[in-house]
Amino acid sequence: MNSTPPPQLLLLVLPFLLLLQTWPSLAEEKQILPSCTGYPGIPGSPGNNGLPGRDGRDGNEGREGAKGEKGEIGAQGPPGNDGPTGLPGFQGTPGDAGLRGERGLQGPPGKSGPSGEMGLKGEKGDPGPVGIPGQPGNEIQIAQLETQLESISRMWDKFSKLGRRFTFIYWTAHKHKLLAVTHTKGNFENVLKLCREAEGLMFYPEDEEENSILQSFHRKVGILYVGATDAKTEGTFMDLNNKPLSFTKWKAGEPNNAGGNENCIHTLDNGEWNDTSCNGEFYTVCQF
Ligand code: MMA
Ligand code: CA
Repeated sequence: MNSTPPPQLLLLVLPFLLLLQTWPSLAEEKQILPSCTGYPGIPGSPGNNGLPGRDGRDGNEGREGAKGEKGEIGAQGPPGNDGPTGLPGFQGTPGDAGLRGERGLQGPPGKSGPSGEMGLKGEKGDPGPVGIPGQPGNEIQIAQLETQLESISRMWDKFSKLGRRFTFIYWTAHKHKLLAVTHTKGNFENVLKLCREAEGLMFYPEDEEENSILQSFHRKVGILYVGATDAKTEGTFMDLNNKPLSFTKWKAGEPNNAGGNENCIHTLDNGEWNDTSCNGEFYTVCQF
């Protein structure tokens, strides 16, 4: 530690040292010296300012101030904890249809549909290759087979030409003729048309046997037109191929062209014929 006194202390002590010099008596107060009266010295110059005093003690707590103004809104706090899981929402509306998926695997084949109606006869095919020479056969047998084959072919032809606009209820096959009664009555012109629309011909019985077939149809449905007329030449009945009749079954006294207007023929219950007007409404038999 430094033993030298601080300058401030020296400044404090100096006036006292000077006073001792001026008034030595003060230092030698107990000495008895010869006294003489002097003049008072000139007053010293004022001392320097003293050091500042220590801080005073804290005062008492003041009264509570007036309520301050409302502060500005604070910064947003951190997000709170997650809430509990809510109840399920309502079902939403269906979304748009998705994109078309890829093609699936081929399914098993379906059941066969019902058979369609018979189609029209196809065109004749190309001739086949020449067959292997056959064994020498029975010529009579071959001829019979050829006849049967021809008959079958003709029948097949007729079947394949059946129209769809014509419903036949009663059918009979006789030799190469297929016979069927029209499903409805009509005047001569109308029932003739029914046969033609079905690619048939109005039936004319060429013999007793065929006439008995006609009669059997008559018993089923009633009066029938016979496929013949003398509209072209009065008194000369012809079939619908314009061939004069080779067989007739006129009732006695017929044909009489009653009223001058009987160009058609109808059947009677006993199988005989009567010439009659073509305007009556009767059935007929079509031949295919
Ligand atoms: C009717 C008619 C004729 C037939 C005579 C027979 C009156 O006319 O059916 O065609 O010849 O009867 O009497
Ligand atoms: Ca008549």
